[in-house]
Amino acid sequence: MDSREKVLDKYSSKIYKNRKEHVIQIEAGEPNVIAADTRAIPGIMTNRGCCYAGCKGVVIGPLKDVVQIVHGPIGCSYYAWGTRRNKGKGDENTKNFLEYCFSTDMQETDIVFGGEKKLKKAIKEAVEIFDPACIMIASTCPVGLIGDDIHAVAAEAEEMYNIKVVSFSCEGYKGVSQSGGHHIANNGLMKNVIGTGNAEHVNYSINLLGEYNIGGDGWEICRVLKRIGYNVVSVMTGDGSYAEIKNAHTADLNLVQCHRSINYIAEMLKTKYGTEWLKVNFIGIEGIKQSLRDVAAFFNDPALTAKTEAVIADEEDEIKEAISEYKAKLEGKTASIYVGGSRTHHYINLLKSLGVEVILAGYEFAHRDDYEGRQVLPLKMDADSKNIESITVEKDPDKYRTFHSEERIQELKDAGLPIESYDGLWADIADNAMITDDYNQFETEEFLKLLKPDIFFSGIKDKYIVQRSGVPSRQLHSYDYSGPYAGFKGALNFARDVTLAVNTPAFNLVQAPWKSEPTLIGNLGGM
Ligand code: CFN
Ligand code: HCA
Repeated sequence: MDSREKVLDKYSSKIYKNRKEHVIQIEAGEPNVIAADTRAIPGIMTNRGCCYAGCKGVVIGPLKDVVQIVHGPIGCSYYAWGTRRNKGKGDENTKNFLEYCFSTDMQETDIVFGGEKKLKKAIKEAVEIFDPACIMIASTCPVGLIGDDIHAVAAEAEEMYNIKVVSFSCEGYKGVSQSGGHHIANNGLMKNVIGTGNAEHVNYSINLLGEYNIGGDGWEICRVLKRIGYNVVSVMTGDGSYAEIKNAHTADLNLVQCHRSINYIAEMLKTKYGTEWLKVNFIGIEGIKQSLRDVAAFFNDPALTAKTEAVIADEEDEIKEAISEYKAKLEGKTASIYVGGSRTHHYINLLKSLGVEVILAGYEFAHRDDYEGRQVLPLKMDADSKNIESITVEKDPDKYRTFHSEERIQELKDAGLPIESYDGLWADIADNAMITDDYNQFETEEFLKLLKPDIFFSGIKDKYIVQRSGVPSRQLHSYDYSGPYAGFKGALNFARDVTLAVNTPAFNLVQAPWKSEPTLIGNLGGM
């Protein structure tokens, strides 16, 4: 029995039938189809979060100048407070409310008699105390169940206080994961915020989409982009602001880092304003170099191209030596990565460049395109179609897994294909790697025992189980409060942290006391 069968074999036949579609071993030359974005099996300890986590927690949460009122019981707000480490800097023109936790603190009486009055009161209080330019309201489960009309409350407040008030019906139970929440947040921002500013267009302007400034990643990426000469109109949404994103429509190009959480905005901006978008990956030295070159190619200006090359050479020079020292200590190691929806594939090449191969991987809530990648034909080729999905073509599965960044870009250019295309996990993952979609506690522990990676990247929910089993763990959601990991300097931070972890398997070096001596004190004989 191979490892996959050994793990799946423990399930009842009904669960087996479901999970076998979500657990696959990569086979070279095969299309490698996996089921994704389907409802988790009740009772299985899935690592997924909810719709509210995706909307409020991930996408709108980092907007610093917005008072974000969570309409629901206090726990929904409290347990989301600060857990996603939104780093943001205010200045004399930009208020920063990120340290605050706003909630209507719904009680039983509000559930019975309705909570709209309480929400109105909360908005009034927020306006009086904080005087924000924008308030956003996010609903949690009970609000949808009792039918409070948060959109009517928002519309009334907008008129009454003459500020922007945007409401999101992102009740936790909606959809199958965080992913539905991303979509709701994207729609809300597009409908109510983006395009409402009146800033003038500036040359060489870009938006950075799907970058949430975890560990300061966004700051590091923007530092390099600004060094080359780009004007960053807005970042969605890491260290982002209402003040900036309302002018996002004025940018020349949208760069998409995390496609999973924000592709909807990229595509809506293209449809509404004709702004092209380009999939980038600022994780890993090859990724950042390729991305910077792709952006320069878009603007097609010799001076900008020359500056891009100069910045690449300088930034790379600074870290090259230290990186190769870390690589010497990591060469030949194996890794496992389990995160939400896009970091798994974003980190594979960075690890590869350090000599580390990913042998076990998966996502919480990825869709098929996060695994398979996608190419989109230009809209004009299918002018009759109103449905963007219907103009999606699957990549040639034979070519698919052999693409490397530079070859891929050349192939796309030679084929005259548009830039809205991207690779998914299949493009870079090793042959024979084990993949589990909507990963759960049981499978993670079983595969960990069977495949024994040298390092395990995941989140807070499984970190300590992994660590205590003797395998070093690093969190790829929070970077264990280290970072940045993006960009050139970020790659060096990452190499350092991984080298330290791999060479310090602390729980492998000590033996639990109860394994060698009795731990109960006292005379139990007389009991
Ligand atoms: S910052 Fe992003 S990069 S937005 Fe998304 S899919 Fe989550 S919060 Mo955790 S770390 Fe993770 Fe991605 Fe995009 Fe973060 S892999 S699960 S919803 N995610
Ligand atoms: C979320 C947020 C999360 C959780 C992190 C973790 C994040 O899914 O709601 O499990 O360690 O990055 O903060 O993904």
